[in-house]
Amino acid sequence: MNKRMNLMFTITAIAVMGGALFGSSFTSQMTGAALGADSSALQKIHAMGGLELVMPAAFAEAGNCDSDEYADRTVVEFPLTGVSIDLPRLGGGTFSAMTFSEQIPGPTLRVTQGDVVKMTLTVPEGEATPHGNDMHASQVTAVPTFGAVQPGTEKTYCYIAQVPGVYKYHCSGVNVAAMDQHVLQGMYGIAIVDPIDGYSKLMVEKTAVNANGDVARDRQFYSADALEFSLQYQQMYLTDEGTYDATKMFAHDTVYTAVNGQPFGYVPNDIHNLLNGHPGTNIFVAQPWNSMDLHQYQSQLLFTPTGVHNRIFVENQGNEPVFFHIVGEILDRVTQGNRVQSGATETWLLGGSQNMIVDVVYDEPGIYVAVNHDYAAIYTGAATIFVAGVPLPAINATATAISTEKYDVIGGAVGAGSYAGALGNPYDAIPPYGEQSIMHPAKNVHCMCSDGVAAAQAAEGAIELWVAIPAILEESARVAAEAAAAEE
Ligand SMILES: [Cu+2]
Repeated sequence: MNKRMNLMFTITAIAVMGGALFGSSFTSQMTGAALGADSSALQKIHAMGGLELVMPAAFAEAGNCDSDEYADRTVVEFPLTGVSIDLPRLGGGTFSAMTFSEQIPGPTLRVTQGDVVKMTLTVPEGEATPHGNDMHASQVTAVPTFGAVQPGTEKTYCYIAQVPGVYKYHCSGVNVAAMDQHVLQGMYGIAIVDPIDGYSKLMVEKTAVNANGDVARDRQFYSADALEFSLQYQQMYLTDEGTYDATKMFAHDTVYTAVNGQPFGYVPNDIHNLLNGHPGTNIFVAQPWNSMDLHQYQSQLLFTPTGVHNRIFVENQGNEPVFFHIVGEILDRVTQGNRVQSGATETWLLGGSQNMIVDVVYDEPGIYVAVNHDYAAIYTGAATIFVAGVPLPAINATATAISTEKYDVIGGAVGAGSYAGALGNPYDAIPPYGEQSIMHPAKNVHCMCSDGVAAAQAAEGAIELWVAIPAILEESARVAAEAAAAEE
């Protein structure tokens, strides 16, 4: 069998398996001939008209939100829309995205252990394909819960978030068929289930010279309250036209590695060039999303103060392992579910559909790069830059120079201990706040999403930097001109 025939066989096999798993009929007939065993038992079965495997009604209704099982618990609604849209691709042009609610990743769900999640998937009339919803945080019957939702219809199910941790949710395709396409073109997201008794305080290994002049262990402890980020990894397999390329998927031939839906989405941009005193000159090796004209698609940096507990929710949504490493840092703690897997490790491995919570504290102001430490992944998009503290003198000086009474650019950054005080952190890298979240000083509008979703971020108060930065420059020039005129 040649490679292409093999591929066709596999797709057919998956489609058949999908039909068997999620087929709308739950009744199958067994004949005596098929059983081929005890003849008297077979006679009885034959007399009954065959053996019918019928799902009890109660089973088919599992997940009913009005169930007594859910009384006295907090019910959190989580509505999603399954919809295909075009979104920009690296290098120009667009690709045929499939999304939950017009954004990649889909919205993040955050609940507390013990809450009930009422999940509704709506597929609008006119959508080209059915979609489904497979939520890894739920423990419910896969059939029929995760089955296809037809265009023009919706489906709701409920479950108790029993186990804390980070969980993938994803489209289940059309009853499993084409699931790979739907997920890898963008239909995935995460659910964060906070532990019912809260997160643990963080211990970081240090050493110090004690009163006797000896070098000794000096453990440092941080509150469980943390500044939070979320990073989701995925491979993109695209044709030149931006459609899904199954042949590349089967060959593990990655075109891009996306982090939160965008390859190289968290690297410097022309705003940083400008503030760095080198307008028009890239200050990073690759700045592929580099124009304010790109609006929500312009790359952004992640900012954190030094000495602050960072909690990063990481999910591997893709098809390849993620060797998660932060260049310049040791991961102070790795938690999966509610079990600490490692305290202080250089890199942690996530297989497909695996997650972790990484706790880290940056001590020294500077630039740190979170990568999938697989060179093919780094060079196709898995390089995410964190800036700790306010370590860039050129930017500080320029920003101070253009600060005005109206736009206190660097004052905001210095006051917050990070450039997020002036520029905000990208909206799509920040999970919804929980009880132990440290608030980000500001957010900026950023996402692999439709203009409607970007507008909703702005309506929530996120900064449209493509509007704010030109306004700051204009205001700064006006103030400078006024000062010059006053001197004359
Ligand atoms: Cu789908």
